[in-house]
Amino acid sequence: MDLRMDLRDHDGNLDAHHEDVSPGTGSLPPRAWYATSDAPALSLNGTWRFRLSPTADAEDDAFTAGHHDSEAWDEITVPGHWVLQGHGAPQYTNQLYPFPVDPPRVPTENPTGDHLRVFGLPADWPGTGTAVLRFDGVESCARVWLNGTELGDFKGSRLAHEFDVGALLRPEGNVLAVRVHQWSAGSYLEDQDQWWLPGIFRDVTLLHRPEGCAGDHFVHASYDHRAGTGTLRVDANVQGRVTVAELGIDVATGEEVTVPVEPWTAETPKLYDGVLATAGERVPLRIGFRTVALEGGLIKVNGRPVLFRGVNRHEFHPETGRALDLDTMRADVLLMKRHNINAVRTSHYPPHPAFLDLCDEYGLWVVDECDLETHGFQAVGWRGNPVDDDRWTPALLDRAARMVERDKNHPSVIMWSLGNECGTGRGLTAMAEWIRARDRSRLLHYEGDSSCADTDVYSRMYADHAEVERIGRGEDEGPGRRRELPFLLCEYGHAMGNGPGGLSEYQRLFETYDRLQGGFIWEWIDHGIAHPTYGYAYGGDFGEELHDGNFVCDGLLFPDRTPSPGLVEYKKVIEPVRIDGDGRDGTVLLTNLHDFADLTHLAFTWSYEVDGVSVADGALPVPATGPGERAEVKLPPAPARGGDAETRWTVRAVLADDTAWAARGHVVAWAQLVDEAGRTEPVPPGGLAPVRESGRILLGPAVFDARGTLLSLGNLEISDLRLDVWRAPTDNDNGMPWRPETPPAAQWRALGLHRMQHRVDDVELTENALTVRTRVAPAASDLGLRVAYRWRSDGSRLLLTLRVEPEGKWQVPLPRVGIRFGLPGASGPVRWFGGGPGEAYPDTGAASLVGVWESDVDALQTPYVRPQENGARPGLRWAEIGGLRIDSGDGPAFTARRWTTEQLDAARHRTDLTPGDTVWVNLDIGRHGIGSGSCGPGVLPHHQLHARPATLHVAFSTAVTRGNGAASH
Ligand code: IPT
Repeated sequence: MDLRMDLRDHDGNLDAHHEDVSPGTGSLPPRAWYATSDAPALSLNGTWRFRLSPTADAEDDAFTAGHHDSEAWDEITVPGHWVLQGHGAPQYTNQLYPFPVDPPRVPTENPTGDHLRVFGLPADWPGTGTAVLRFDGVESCARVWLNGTELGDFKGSRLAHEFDVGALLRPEGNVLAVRVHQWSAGSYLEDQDQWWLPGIFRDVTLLHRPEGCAGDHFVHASYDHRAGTGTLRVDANVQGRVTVAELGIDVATGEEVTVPVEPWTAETPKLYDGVLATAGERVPLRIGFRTVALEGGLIKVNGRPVLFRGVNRHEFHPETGRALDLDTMRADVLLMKRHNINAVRTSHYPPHPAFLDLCDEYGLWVVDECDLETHGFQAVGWRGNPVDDDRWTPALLDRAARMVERDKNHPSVIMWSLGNECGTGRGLTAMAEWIRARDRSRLLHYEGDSSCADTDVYSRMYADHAEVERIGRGEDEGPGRRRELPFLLCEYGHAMGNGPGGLSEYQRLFETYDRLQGGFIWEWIDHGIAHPTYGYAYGGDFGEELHDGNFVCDGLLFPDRTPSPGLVEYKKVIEPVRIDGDGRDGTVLLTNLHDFADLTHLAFTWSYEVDGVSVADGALPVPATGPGERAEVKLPPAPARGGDAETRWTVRAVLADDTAWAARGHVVAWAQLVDEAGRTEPVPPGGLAPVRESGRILLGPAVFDARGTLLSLGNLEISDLRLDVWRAPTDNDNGMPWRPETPPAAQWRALGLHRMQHRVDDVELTENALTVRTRVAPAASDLGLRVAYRWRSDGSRLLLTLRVEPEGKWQVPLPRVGIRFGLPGASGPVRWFGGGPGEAYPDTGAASLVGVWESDVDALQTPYVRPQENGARPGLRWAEIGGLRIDSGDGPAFTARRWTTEQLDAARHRTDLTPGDTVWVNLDIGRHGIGSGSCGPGVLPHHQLHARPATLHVAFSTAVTRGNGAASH
């Protein structure tokens, strides 16, 4: 029996367009995209009728003609994904195909969405000319009918497809029918690390095409940095005139003109408004003059090398998936600009074209990446990889052409990327050749081919610092051609959960070696899907059989676009002005790290702080310092000196005027320069004697039990104060499941650091101290920590000196070393003098500002989508919480939360964390760094915490004084 019989149509042909390697049939050649012209357009976004079938062929296609009772169907919003509108469910896999790898075949179970829209033409729709129907994005394969006539079918989910429909249109009652298959041959080319989200997820538009309309057009606008002139030529496939009023340009299409201009750069995104006027249409042009070149082994724009401070951006919204409205796109661009980001890689497909308009307008360098990834073939030894199989080459070329033609008029796009993680193959070379022949004005990127045969940059992902440094020095091995090329980290700093750590060290390398032209953080936003039970859902939460868990939540933004601490850190690390100097002698050294702009757009300010509180501030005049130049300026005489106070300057670079992306005063860069280190209060000599009384030990205001466990201080109850070495592992601690190395968290658990036993060895009362000696160790191991708690009191304060002495040969770093204790009923306000306002860890602390801060316990939590260690404030001098005052001269890290570390560790989603009555406080004298081990290098050696002798001094008191001034920042 022929099992494929049912797939054959009446001519006996295999009737399965979706399983055909071809890009499709019937659509128009791709062309430049523009938002509007003066030709009428009709948006077909809105409510459509919808019917979901479990297979590609289960339902009749009578609906395509319109004589159909679609009234009984459901409704769906277009643009949108049906799996986010109550039909079926999303699925998340990273590299693996969620179906058997048997290209180009896909499963019989192939959710298929029939979409129907009946529309009339507006009364003023012209009677002449023709019309095209444009789909900006449909996942993964669509077949289209208008008024019962099949227009064709297409694949290439994140690319535009147009059909000529003029002859079929009626004034009213047009029936537009679109059948969308979740799985198609195209799915093999779209194995990006993201949710599988079928549907018509970008705009559907009917565009009137007047007679004599502008067809495709190509704006060539280069800049000669020596002459200061721009050269413009607009090629079009119809005759027309090109005018740019501001430049006095009025030329024919195809005609070249050179005039003095201001160039376009991401720092100075000067756009000139122009018009392409043909007999039938006026198309607005937004022209940016710039020249991209590979010169002397460097990527140069307008003659100068650029340093990419970039991010990888997937399109994502927690409610609508990859269907993004303009406000969301703008929010992304504004957030990027406000965080000093200057570049976007559109991982791993061309974004909605309106996003590129925003990049042109606000200024971002764009690496525009093709909608292509075949990563899942790696799991089968790359056998059958479509990029190395000529049958697929037309589909690859179609994708390359649809990207280049659609996006070629954007000055922000300076590099084309062939795709992501496809291995190597002839198809990629064919794409590269086609792109080079079509557009010589941009460079080519592809990371997956280590020979760099087809590319202009040597691009890597997740290379560690040492290797990046070798590459910077030109000491890397590799094919000759590659060694001539500039270097990019197209992905680094995996922003999954708490982290990424180690960004400062990368940035120092980028700034040291010319060949290292920066990188792109992976990635911009967590793809957590809003979920009634979980808060945000990740892989597995929809019952997927195969999934990659919370690997999909690895962004600098939380799903709701709140910046995570990682973004705040990145902003500081990549700030375009380095502020250095010597606070003691009042010298400030400024380095302008912009590639093009001088410092005149910034105003500099100083503030002088005494014990974290600003007592004076003023303006700091700075000369106009060109890109790459340095300046030295003097601070005024220190406003207050002497005494025990810690004094420091905070110097800030802020926007001097409003810009399109932030208001005047927005902080771009800052630094703190210490004037006087201050003196921490010494432990008083002598002190009270501890006494035993009715089974307890009393020491000044403190009560201990007979074993020396602290019970209370004055009328504050304190519970379980003891050494703590455990933290709820971060995603970076958990490492990469696919790698052979045992990640730190697994080593910690294997050793039992999450279940340490505390044995009390000795409780000693002397005339001025209570000393409790313990041994803290995991079961089944002979490793241990000898811990001595030495308690003293001067009558009002309780002083703890904690000494930790490791025993045995510790091979594993410790998550933390410090104390933890419970404060019943302490939720509410917290004030502290130390690092803030956000969390900071040893290798994520660049953005931590020393000052007096106010918050409350709940706001101290960083809501990672998968709960994990978070919220520590470093360098604590003092804190006030729930009536307790904590002072320390050792600058421990301070954490307070309404659940235990064990509860945090057990939680899978935010909603698993239910606050209890006790606030758990940690004071850590040592912490292991964060690193980027969830996909990339672990913690750098100097940020690792190894077992070694450690001491912590803390003074506890109940005398809370609220007179230390307001929060300083
Ligand atoms: C790399 C991918 O390019 C990217 O899409 C994403 O999956 C990222 O990793 C991790 O989040 S591939 C990885 C195997 C290095």
